[in-house]
Amino acid sequence: MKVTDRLQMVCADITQEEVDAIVNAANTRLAHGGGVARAISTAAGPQLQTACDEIVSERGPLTVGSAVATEAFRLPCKKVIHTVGPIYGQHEGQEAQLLANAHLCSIEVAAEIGLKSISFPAISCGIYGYPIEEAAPIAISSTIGALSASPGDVIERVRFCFIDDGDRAVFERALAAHPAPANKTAGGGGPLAGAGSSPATLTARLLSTTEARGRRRPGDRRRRGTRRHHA
Ligand code: AR6
Repeated sequence: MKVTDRLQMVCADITQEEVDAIVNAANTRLAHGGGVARAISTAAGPQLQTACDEIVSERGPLTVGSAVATEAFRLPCKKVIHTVGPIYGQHEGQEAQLLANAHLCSIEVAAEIGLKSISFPAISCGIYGYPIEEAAPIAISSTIGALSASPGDVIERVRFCFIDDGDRAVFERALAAHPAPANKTAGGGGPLAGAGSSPATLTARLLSTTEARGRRRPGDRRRRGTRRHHA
């Protein structure tokens, strides 16, 4: 199956998604005060915020572009993967890389704990102000790169879930504009793509760039969640 056949775009409330994990557009302190984070926290019940508070109190705030998993409590999914997208215009030109990392790390965390399906909202495209037209090709490229690089096709299905049908259409167009050869053999469309990028090289490039800046600390695998730092 082509990697792009594993991607779906839907207009729905992400809290109702019946997938193994939904992704939360969180902040570094996992304080779910607004946007999709608030909707997820409310639907999951108070245990979700408690679990997040414990992670932050044990490990400190998340870095931008990293991800951590918790239980999903009252949600229909099994896990919630919390990732921190960049605030548009506040990362000295690293926003695209950080947004890519948020997708990459979320998929890595999902794969690491054996999940097969995951649903993303439009990370950073609300309160964090990332223009969706700019964000969509980055989200698509980094996701295709991560899926292409994942051995054994661990993640079978990635959904992008939008409240707004106009946002869904933007992502659909970005997917359609993704270079056709990338469906099978290349991972590099959009702003992250260098000439001749393959999925493996795209991901390797993301990893080498980001790990150089944010090496994982010993014991980074959590008792209550799995966490990835690529920022
Ligand atoms: N289902 C799907 N998408 C949704 C839903 C929903 N129920 N609700 C909102 N969206 P945002 P950010 C869309 O602001 O920009 C929070 O306070 C929304 O239309 O939630 O990454 C966090 O705690 C938008 O397209 O995330 C952080 O402090 C997208 O979800 C901060 O906001 C993301 O919007 C993160 O800001």
